[in-house]
Amino acid sequence: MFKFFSESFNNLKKAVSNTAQSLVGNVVSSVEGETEFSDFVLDDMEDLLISADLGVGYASEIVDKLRNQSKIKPSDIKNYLKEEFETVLKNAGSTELNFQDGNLNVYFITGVNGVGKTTLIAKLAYKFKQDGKKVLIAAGDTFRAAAEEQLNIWSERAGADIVRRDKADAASVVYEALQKAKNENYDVVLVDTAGRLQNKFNLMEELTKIKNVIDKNSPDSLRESILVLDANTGQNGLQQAKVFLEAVNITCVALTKLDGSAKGAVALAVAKEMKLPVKLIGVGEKMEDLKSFNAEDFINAIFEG
Ligand SMILES: Nc1nc2c(ncn2[C@@H]2O[C@H](COP(=O)(O)OP(=O)(O)OP(=O)(O)O)[C@@H](O)[C@H]2O)c(=O)[nH]1
Ligand SMILES: [Mg+2]
Repeated sequence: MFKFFSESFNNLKKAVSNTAQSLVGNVVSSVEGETEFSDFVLDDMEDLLISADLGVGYASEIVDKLRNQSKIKPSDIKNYLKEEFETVLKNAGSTELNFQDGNLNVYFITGVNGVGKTTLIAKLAYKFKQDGKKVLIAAGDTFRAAAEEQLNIWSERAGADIVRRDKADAASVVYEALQKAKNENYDVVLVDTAGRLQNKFNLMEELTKIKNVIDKNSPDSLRESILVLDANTGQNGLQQAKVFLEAVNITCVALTKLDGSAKGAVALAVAKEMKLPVKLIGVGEKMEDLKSFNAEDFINAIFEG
């Protein structure tokens, strides 16, 4: 594990307070005072879980389990949900970001436009630099005019190096970055990518091409293929995940803009439906606003109070 990320996160509770209200607070207060799980109570609960963005499939699965049993009472609802969500997160795998000391570590960052990919790269660069690592950014978003400039500013701020080529083919920028990283003994390469091309097909084709360049030129280096999802997009994010999963073998999710979002339940939906762990969370726009995702802390934060 990359130790810098293991710091405790005191503001997590604040960042997920809207999610806590929509996913736990509202559900618990609508159920807790009831004497039994009547159809009326369960329908209401299902609606609330869906509106918290847990997803229709998962919401009805939870409600159906309660419908077909007599052991669990409405007054147990909070503990029941807590255990349910803990299990789902656990089953999605380790939430620790993969990192190997003494080797090249490549992080391939993808996601639709505006979710926070470039910001995540900047934050990761900053974290790795703070830990004394040699960091190279590959400016693989050659499509959007301002993207490379944005990265340039961030990389300077973080103290990382950058490979950029105006209007070049994205895969060739990544190729060049990998050569440089190997020749000059870098610890980390962060690959930024476009969020939008002429159409979705072109985007997926370009991302697949970049992935192939990494696999071919640095076969043992791809540490994580990170899909960036904006917490505010909720269930739409899940649809996006499916497309990217097919194209580039996503290994984990970074959930950005969790600060203030009421749809943090998407972390559970991603775990349940995609079997993907959330490993990183973005809780603001500044360099230091990146945290490792810890399942236990997340659960405690949304169930406390
Ligand atoms: N509040 C908040 N804002 C964020 C977070 N992460 C990113 N942002 C903001 O989201 C906006 C888009 O971020 P970018 O990093 O440019 O997104 P992108 O995915 O690279 O976008 P494209 O390159 O256009 O595909 C910026 O205004 C960021 O400051 C976060 O964790 N919290
Ligand atoms: Mg970008």
